[in-house]
Amino acid sequence: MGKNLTHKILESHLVEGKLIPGEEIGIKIDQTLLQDATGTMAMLEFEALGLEAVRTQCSVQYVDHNILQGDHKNADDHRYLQTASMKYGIHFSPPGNGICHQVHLERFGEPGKTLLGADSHTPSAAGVSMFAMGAGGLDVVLAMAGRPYYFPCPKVLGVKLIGELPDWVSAKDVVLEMLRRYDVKGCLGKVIEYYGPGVATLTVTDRLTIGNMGTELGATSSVFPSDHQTLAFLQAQGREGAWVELGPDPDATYDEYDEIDLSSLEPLIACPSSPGNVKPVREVAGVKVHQVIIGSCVNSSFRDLMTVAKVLEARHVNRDTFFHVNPGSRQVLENVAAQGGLIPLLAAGARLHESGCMGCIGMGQAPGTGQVSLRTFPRNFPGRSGTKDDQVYLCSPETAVAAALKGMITDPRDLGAEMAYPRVQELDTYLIDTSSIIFASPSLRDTEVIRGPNIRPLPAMEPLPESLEAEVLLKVGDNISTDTIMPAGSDILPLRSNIEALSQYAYCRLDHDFATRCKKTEAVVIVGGENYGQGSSREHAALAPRYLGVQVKIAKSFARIHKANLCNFGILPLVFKDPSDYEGIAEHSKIILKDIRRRLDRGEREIPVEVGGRQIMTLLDVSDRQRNYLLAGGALNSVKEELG
Ligand code: MIC
Ligand code: SF4
Repeated sequence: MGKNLTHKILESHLVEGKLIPGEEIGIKIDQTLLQDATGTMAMLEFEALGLEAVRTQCSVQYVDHNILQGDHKNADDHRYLQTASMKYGIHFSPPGNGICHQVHLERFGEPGKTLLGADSHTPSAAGVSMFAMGAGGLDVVLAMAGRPYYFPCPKVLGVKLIGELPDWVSAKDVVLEMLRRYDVKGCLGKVIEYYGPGVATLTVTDRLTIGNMGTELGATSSVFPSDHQTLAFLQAQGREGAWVELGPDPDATYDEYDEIDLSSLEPLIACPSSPGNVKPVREVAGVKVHQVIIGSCVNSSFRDLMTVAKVLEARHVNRDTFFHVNPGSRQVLENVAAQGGLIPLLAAGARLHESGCMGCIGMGQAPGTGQVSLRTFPRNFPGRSGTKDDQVYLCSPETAVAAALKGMITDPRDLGAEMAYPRVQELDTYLIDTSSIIFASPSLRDTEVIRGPNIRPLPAMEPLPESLEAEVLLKVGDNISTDTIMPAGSDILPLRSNIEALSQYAYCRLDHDFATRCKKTEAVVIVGGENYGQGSSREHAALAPRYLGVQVKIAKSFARIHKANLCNFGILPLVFKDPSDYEGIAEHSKIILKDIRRRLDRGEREIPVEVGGRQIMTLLDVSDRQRNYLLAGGALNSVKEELG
């Protein structure tokens, strides 16, 4: 029986376990990626391990999220990350150089290698055929220390691509079609492997777009073959030496199958406020649009910006629509400028921003009250833009620029009456600018690490007690994202390396008094629905609640990264055995977990929970390693014990 590419890469990196879906496996990690919003905490954790340098083939620290410098805090963090990277053998990409996923593809990604990143969109590296996953900072730190990464072996969903994309339809529409079919939890526990003749028609940055938003489908990762497109991209980046040809065997089999005929796709759009709320653009055409943003870690590439620039040549955007451009990297901006794309963008009225996450993580660019914003971003969870009750839509650059021109949601194919579709070709050779990257070198190892007052030590965590009596302080519904648990934005993000201050904002969008209420309660329980903790990889969504006294979460199901983060920070992730028990548990219910420590020690999976005198059954589906983390009060306690 032929092998699919996912299994080929996993097998060549497997260090523990068997490739049986659902069972825990450990794989060797070749490369790691940190960004600043997760990276300050991760770097503190790495330092706590006491190693001299990273033990990977390549580790990179990017600064792209927290780049507004409203006071000393973010600038302190940047300097800390720079000096710590230099000391510990990590490449450093400074603020302004670009968004981690775009830059990683340009400068570091290598086909067939594994990449673990403290950012949920790390599977963007599918663009260059890496097996890339997002994880909590601590898991990435352990990989930086040379340890395997452990996760449940995924099923492989093989998606056969046939045909070719029509004019005005692009890679974003392919992944929006996947979201239309599967919604935000349809690919939980799966890797999506794209194969078939349609793959060859997609460029590396098209594949980045599709891999990136696999995260929005709940997928563990996405995988593409490495072929002539990969070679052309690496050649254009001056890195052809990294190329190897990779693909599934001709008779490869998959756990599940699907097929997309690229030629039959039409422009799609994710409506407020979920990436899974997808409709054909023509169904929502005519809605007035106040803001359009091209950018983020998807759709900020050379092709994306040049397509928009060419559509805008000799045209101006609608005067009621504010139009922003956030280039994916400095390299993208330099190449767009060199190819004559910058003048049409500026002359059309673009507000050109620094290369970085910007409005995607609420770092500026918040829309006005009741205003509609169309963005080429990957996610539009409620309030993420920074504006309460926001109306954010996600779409392709083609759909975005059509809206900017017309001032309302417009099917970009309608532009065909006025102009030919500008099919932008990738360049044979890109302008390459590595001048601002500080490459790791043994000569930098004696760099002094500079810590500003914003950098606070990690809070200590107590081991799991014998029994637990706790109170339910919050009950939430399905698909709660980590943006709701631990919001970001320009006022909160700078506190990411100060857990005491950050924790005051936990769940604040649902309950302003949550942190205060926690202070009056010994141990806290949160109850959730399906896919609890979807979205970002931020471990702060476990760490900050834990700091406030949250010890247990009971949900119908958990998103992969958040569940791992809960174990890493000593919060029990219990799942209702009978989902209807969700109804019988209310805010302020008192719960008792009798002999919880002994049960974990004995490896019990069924955990009885007393709720107001009644007993319900929950399941603790974690590995032995995660049980030890939970017993020790978190992974760091456990690993430190191990390292002596
Ligand atoms: C996001 O898109 O939500 C983020 C911000 O990039 C996060 C990481 C973070 O919270 O720092 C992610 O995707 O993991
Ligand atoms: Fe940055 Fe947005 Fe991408 Fe997250 S999704 S890495 S915030 S651009």
